Amino acid sequence: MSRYLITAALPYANGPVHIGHLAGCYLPADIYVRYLRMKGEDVKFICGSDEHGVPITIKARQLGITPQDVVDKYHAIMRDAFFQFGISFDHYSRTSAPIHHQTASEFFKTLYDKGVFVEEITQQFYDEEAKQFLADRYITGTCPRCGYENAYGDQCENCGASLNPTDLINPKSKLSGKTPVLKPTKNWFLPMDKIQQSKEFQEYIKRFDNWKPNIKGQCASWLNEGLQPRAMTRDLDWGVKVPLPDAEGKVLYVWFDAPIGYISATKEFLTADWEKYWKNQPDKKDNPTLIHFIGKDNIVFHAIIFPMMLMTHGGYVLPENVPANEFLNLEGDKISTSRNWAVWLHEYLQDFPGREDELRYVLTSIAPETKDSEFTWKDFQARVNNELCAIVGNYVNRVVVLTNKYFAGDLNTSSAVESHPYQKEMDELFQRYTKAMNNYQFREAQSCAVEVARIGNKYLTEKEPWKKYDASNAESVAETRTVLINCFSIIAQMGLLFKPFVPRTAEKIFNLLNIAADKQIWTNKVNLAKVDDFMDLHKIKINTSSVILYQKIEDEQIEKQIQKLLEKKTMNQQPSAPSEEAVKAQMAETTFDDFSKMDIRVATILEAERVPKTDKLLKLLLDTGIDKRTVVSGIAAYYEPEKIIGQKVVMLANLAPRKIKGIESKGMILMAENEKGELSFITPQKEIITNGSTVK
Ligand code: B3M
Ligand code: ZN
Repeated sequence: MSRYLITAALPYANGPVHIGHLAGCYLPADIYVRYLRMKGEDVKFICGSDEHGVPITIKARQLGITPQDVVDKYHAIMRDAFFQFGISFDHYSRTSAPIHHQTASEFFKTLYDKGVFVEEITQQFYDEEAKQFLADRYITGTCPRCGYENAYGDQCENCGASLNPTDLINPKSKLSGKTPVLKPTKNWFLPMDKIQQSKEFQEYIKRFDNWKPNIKGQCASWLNEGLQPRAMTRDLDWGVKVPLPDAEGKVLYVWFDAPIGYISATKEFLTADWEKYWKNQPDKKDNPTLIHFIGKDNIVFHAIIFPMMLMTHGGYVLPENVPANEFLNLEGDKISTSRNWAVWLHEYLQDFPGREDELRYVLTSIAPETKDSEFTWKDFQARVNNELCAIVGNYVNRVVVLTNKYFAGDLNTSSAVESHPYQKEMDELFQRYTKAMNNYQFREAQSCAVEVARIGNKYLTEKEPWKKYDASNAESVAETRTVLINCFSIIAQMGLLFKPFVPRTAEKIFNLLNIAADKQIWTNKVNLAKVDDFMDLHKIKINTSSVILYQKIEDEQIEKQIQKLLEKKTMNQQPSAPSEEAVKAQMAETTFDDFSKMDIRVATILEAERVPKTDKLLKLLLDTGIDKRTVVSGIAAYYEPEKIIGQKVVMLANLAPRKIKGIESKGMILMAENEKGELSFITPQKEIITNGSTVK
């Protein structure tokens, strides 16, 4: 038995969790952990909320509340959503916990005492209007590597480059929108350039050879470019205080303290025992295995910076692997919290209660393991209906129904059970499954489980007991019994393969067959195909008339979800209105070319009515000077339909048409919006402006 410490990235406590988080990091981590547990390994699965860092302070500013209020709120929401989706953390902590502050502080102090840091006075950006030093995330500008205009001071989200704020071309403060000035300040740097040259680091990076190509590639590009020293402290008032006398007003860099969160959470959970899961053991063979599951934007921190911290501290094992995933897109667009373009887990749970396994299944089927992938509701429906219902659920239910019909649910027998002809095929599947699991290829492994159900269906169809069963013929009865016993053996094996992926389904299967939890275990040495290792094929008895593992997803349910997304797009609803400064700072510069692609015109409202069953939408008929057309607009909260007939408005006429609540909407009315989000039409000032007049 080996000891494993598995982590999933600590999510920032500045918003709820969406399907992208689940698919990218938490689900794969959970699958792997459940797989290890099923093998009987000693594994601890650790996570928690990342409650420091500038995104939290930005959110607090936007909402006009304290950072602590922000993290208290989202910590609870995230923890609950993970729990409901069966993400089986052994411990979910948070970095505002005192034990974390203490652990991170001591870690820093150890590196400081060992002389690891380089102390340097540097010129940092300072916002003269807001009178404070600017954290990297409070500065945006053009990425020097790819030219993306909205890069942050620490990272370009477009090309993944890790940056220093002074690398940015044309930097702007997010607080005031002004160009910040440089001012001297002292900080403590991790000399990554020097550590890169060390023997220990060179030894460590040999591990990359076994890592997934996407991660290996990113790390190689970093290392080839040559690492640069990076400040591990920041001029900020939210975070773990720098434990040094001359560090007033400074906190640890969030990427210094956050990964230490894995350690402090383990400490909190295991108290005295924690070191067994983190530290080198007297006998090297007894060392724990450390694995970090993350999204691709976190690679450098886990594959390079945190290992450097552990290494320079000493005593710790280094990550064995960092299986990062790429990103999941949603209906053709990048998932975005600020644009509310996401399927939120808490909303999914409201709309599809009790159907967590279906989402787990689909997200694993499309997991962005090697490249970005895409979630669409239609595909979700197709996979649930055509795979889970039609193949898996249907197979199990057929077997149960036939067993009830011919044997009143009881297949008890003392005769030997002849095995079915597909056992060899299944053995191969198990090998494929194991290999895929060990290589973090969960899509492939899950497909092996479905394949088992396919084999079961095929076997049953070939044997067709419904045609062959003859109650008056003892041989026929015996043969049907054997077929059904074999079908259950296939179901049990499928349950085992499915266990890490769709745990609630597996539980139903094991309940059906009375297989206790301590039997649902296998090791590499046991041939999984030997099903009698975990169930007695001679004593199958079921107490249920039917088993419905999955319900079909109806067209209306999918239509509703698509509409919900489209409304988000139309209204660009935000979970909360950002501050004016934030909006200003977030706006990328637009070229004149971009602007001139827009056909903006004056039009008059000819007809207006509410869209049934919505409270925000009006259906409008507009005279645009070129045609009469329908536009659906989210203004019902601000205008009565009767009162706006004859109103002149400004519209974007060449916006691609889209269906909103089943109505084809061609174009968009442009509205002015105040701080509170209240809307007003924009109306031309002179009578000479008529329908069709353009706005430039
Ligand atoms: N909070 C980034 C993220 O949520 C960061 C991960 C920390 S892991 C130590 O994507
Ligand atoms: Zn870039």
